[in-house]
Amino acid sequence: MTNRKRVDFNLYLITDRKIVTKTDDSSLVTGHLLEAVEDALKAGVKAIQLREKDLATRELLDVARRMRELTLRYGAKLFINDRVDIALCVHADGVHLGQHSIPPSAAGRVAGKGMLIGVSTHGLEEADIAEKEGADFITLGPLFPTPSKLRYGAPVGTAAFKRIKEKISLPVFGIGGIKRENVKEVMSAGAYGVALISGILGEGNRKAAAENYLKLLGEQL
Ligand code: 3NM
Repeated sequence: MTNRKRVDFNLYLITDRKIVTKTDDSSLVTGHLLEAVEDALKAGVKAIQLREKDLATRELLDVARRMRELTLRYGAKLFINDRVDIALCVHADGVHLGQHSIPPSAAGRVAGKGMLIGVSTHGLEEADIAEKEGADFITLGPLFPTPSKLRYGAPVGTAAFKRIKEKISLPVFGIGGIKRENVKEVMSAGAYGVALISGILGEGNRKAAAENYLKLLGEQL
């Protein structure tokens, strides 16, 4: 039996520095990303996943350290995508694993009992394996068409989401193309919460956008 840890958030904000800044000046990019995330934290977002897969390790560690300071200031959890080593270095709350990352059972052995483990899944088989291997929660998607759909495959849709969710006892976050207009539909399909990038980071007023999602999710409780 696993000792699954409690997931105490229902809005999971994932970073993408490329949508928050138009500059190529790498010395400015981190600052822009931190500012954008701080807007969401000010609104009350309680979980951030640092997902900057193409940064070199040293740069990623630097951003992760700063993101850790920032999230602690707002009492929010920090997850690091894929990199258990970086998560441990900065005392993150968790790690978020992809299908090509080390499996959750191995991450648990490296990171110890305190670290929350999220896993990205795209169908029943992956969801089932993540659950058996000791994930604490999963994202399941892409639910809807997203600009990055080529990378994530064909949309799962809410009907299939609901069928998969019924077979999984872990908290399942809907991901991929989540917008204000479809939050209700996703939660009605049994989602524990929603995970998103552009719905907040791609907006002009990020704080207002985040407040809006939190309000919508509060109404679903
Ligand atoms: N993972 P947006 S979809 C990071 O299906 C990610 O696993 C997905 O971006 C998956 O909220 C996705 O802008 C992108 O659609 C989410």
